[in-house]
Amino acid sequence: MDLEEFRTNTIIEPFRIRSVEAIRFTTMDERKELLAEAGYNPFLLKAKDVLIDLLTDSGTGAMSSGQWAGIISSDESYAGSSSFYRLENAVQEITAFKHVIPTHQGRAAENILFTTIAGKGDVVPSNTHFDTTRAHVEHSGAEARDLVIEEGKQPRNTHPFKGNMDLAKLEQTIEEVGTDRIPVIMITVTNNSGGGQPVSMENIRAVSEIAKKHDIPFFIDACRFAENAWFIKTREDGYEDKEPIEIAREMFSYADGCTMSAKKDGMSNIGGFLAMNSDELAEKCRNLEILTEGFPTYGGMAGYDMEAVAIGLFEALNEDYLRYRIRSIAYLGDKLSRAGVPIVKPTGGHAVYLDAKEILSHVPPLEYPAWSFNNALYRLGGVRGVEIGSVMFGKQPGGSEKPASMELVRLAFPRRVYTQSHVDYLAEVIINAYEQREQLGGYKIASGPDVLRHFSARMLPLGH
Ligand code: P61
Repeated sequence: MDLEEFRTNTIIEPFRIRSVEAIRFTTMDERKELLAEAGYNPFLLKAKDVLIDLLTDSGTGAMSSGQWAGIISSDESYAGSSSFYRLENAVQEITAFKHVIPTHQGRAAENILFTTIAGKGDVVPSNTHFDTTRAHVEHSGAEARDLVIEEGKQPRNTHPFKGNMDLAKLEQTIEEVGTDRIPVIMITVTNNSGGGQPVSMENIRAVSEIAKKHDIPFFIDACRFAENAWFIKTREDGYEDKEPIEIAREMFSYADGCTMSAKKDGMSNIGGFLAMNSDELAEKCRNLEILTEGFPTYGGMAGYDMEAVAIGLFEALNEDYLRYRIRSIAYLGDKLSRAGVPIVKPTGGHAVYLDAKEILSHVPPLEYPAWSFNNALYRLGGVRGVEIGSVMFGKQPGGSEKPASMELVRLAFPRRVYTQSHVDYLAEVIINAYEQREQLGGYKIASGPDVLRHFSARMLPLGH
């Protein structure tokens, strides 16, 4: 086998490691105690007590030597920093949006956008809003409505683009609510709440056409735009010979703007932006940005953060990187599937999602099966994931409880951090927990806030 053949048939980490960070081993007894001290909430664990941390892929990646080099040569000027212009150029090269408004992370872009355009009585449709987006839409007084296709809610359905928006439901929503009360249509790529599933170019184009027809702005929540581009390249006819950057450009060409957390496909530890074409909206957003984030040429980031993002956006679009990234997630998914562990299929772009409704079918949704299984992974193997289920999404704006459509444990992979042997270990822990599933019970919420409660709620295993 020559090197070219090897490169296309074998997927290895496309980097070597020049700086390492130790991880700490603990015993099961220690972890039981640590979990109880943390109110059975993995968000409240100390990171030093976690062996493999898959809580999130947000801001947890390893930066490249190229990014660190950019960081050293940043410009920390308050106004007109060269680092801002490098970021602006990078974003414009990929998205072609006229205005780039830097923010410290994704939710700050959401805050500025929804405070500016949404209000009481409005409805914001999306395939599925992620929790911070939903919270900001609701904070503005508007309703966040999820219109993902039915296949997107069926963990075992292998539709290649389960993040697609249901176009008929979108049209119905516009008819029912009226264009005046829809300030923006959003689409989240990839669909984080629904298994990290991609949205097809065809669907993005169709949503854009509907938005244009009704004169409603269309924005992309672009956190994982590069991973989405890779899925389009590998799954959608006509894109196999295109480069990820060309695909990304086409995706953005259908939209009027985007919100972005650069902590994901910006390959950075912090950062984000809001981008758009409308001069009028950009002016309003910049005025609010000055109030909440900072001057429009830094917006809550240091110059060095902007450098890291400007470089990271292109690294995220590198083909070798994307091939490895998506394959490493599928590698874990394949191992689990072979062992019979129910997961969301096909595996997503940034995470493997375990189907806890199925794994713990004896635990009712409002006893939080995904929370329970996630805690079991920590107890057994020091692995930390996150519940995407009824703790995260069950509380309704009026205060009532409604089970989420899926009960998932998301194991999100930090970018360029863990190696294949870490993944092999993970598979062992998960399979071990799966084998003990009948002994796992539910949880109740002992105390917690009304909004984004999963971050700080204290929980109790039932029976305590
Ligand atoms: C995540 F446990 N995601 O997936 P910010 N849109 C989308 C996101 O995925 C997203 C944001 C906007 C996180 C971080 C996170 O309950 C949680 O830069 C599709 O985090 O502000 C963030 O971007 C917001 C983890 C967020 C959580 C909320 O892990």
